[in-house]
Amino acid sequence: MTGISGALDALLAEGIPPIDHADLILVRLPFVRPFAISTAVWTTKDALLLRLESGGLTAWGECVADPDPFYAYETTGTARHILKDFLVPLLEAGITVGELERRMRHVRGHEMARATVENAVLDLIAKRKNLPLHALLGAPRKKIMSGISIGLQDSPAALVAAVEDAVAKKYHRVKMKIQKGKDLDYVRTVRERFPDLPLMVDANGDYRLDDAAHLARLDAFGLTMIEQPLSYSDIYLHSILQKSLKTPLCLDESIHSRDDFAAAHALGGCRILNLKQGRVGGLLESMRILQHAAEHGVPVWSGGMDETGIGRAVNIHLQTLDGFTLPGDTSETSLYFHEDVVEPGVVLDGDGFIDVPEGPGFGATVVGERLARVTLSEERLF
Ligand code: OSB
Ligand code: MG
Repeated sequence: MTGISGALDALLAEGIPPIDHADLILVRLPFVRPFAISTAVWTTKDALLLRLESGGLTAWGECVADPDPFYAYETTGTARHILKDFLVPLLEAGITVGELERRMRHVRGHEMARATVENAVLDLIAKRKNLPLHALLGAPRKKIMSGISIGLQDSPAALVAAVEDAVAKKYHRVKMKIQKGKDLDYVRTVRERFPDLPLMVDANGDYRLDDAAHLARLDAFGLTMIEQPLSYSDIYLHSILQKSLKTPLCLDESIHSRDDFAAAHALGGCRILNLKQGRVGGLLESMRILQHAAEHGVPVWSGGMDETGIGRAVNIHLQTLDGFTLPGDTSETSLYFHEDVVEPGVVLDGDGFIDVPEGPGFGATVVGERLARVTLSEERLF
């Protein structure tokens, strides 16, 4: 694993370039269709973007927080406060990335806000070196696997129709959202129609340990994993629940750092990890998590947060690193948006793979007039 740790050391030693301006831009993109999970329904993607200008270059960081605290406690509003009052003032030309990370860790929690600064800074450093982000992370250009996350549907028939579309597109695996009362019948219907499809479920914490016997009935359907059945803040009870299940448990919401992941895996409550770089504070911590996972033989995949093309590209670059052994929640742009803020959008090739965007930094280009059309507010920090 010297590959990842060597690349990480090199990244930590990079210098922060002088930054002329930092702006926070709040955008709202209508979703093609509403996205429902057990705790929320979203009809738009609201994203807080950090734009850095430096010597004629423009770099971006997308905060993955939602406008509400229904998936995580962070929101676009809390992220604005933490970014403006605590994190962005820590940027100083000439300090290293490692020193910036050390300074930002003084802020407890707020990983999504911290990841926003880190993403923008690494995009800037990559652009100054005229390198794609994956190369800055020490990974070769390669195609990554695709996966789709299908929101809660009104009926098993509607769900099967959505899965049929995904299978036709050649997505490498399908994840379906479940909640109490929308689980066994929905999974059974999909499984009967697609006996061999790599299939998993995500409950976003809708169950309690008392539901262990009910959840064990999912074992009959050959799911690759059950994601976050219990509380967003639990690690221990998942380890107890796993003892009643054959299907591996995967954690999402509960994991905010390498230490959380190490504890959850050691206890037996996290056999597979959904790694969302925004949820763990960014790409550097993601690399530490990948290293720990490789040392302990834990399969990892990249989650998503319905990002615009900015965050979506970051997730794609991250997945060029070794250790992403399973398809992630990385889907085509057209599944979410009629028009994204970047060009080109993400598309699947004929075999369901996704290519890394070519340009320097995160690789895609923010289109000014598209950004203007979806901008709700713009605030210059300096
Ligand atoms: O739990 O993984 C989740 C989207 C928003 C918030 C939480 C989750 C999700 C998804 C969709 O499952 C992932 C994506 O398509 O980007
Ligand atoms: Mg999830």
